[in-house]
Amino acid sequence: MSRVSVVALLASFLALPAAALPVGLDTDGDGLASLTELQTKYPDITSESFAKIDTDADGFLNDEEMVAAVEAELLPDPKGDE
Ligand SMILES: [Ca+2]
Ligand SMILES: [Ca+2]
Repeated sequence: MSRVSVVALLASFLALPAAALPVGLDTDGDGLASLTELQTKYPDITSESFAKIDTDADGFLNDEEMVAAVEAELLPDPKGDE
C-alpha cells in the first residue's frame, strides 16, 4: 500500500463522526433522527421521552443528543449486546 493511499484511508476514517446514529435509524439520511425515525427502532419512545432527549428542542436528535440519551439511559445502547 502506498503512502498516499494510507493517508487517504486515515483521512476518510477520521472524517467519520465519532458517534454516528445507529445504522438504519436515520431513514431519510439527513443525519438527524426524528421522533418517527426513532420510533421505528424504539417503539417505546413517546413524545415526552423524545422531548427529554432533544435537549436543544429542534425536533430532531443529533449524534450528541443520541449519545447523551444512551449515557443517561433514556435510550438503550444501540451498540450494546442484547
Ligand atoms: Ca432523519
Ligand atoms: Ca435536537
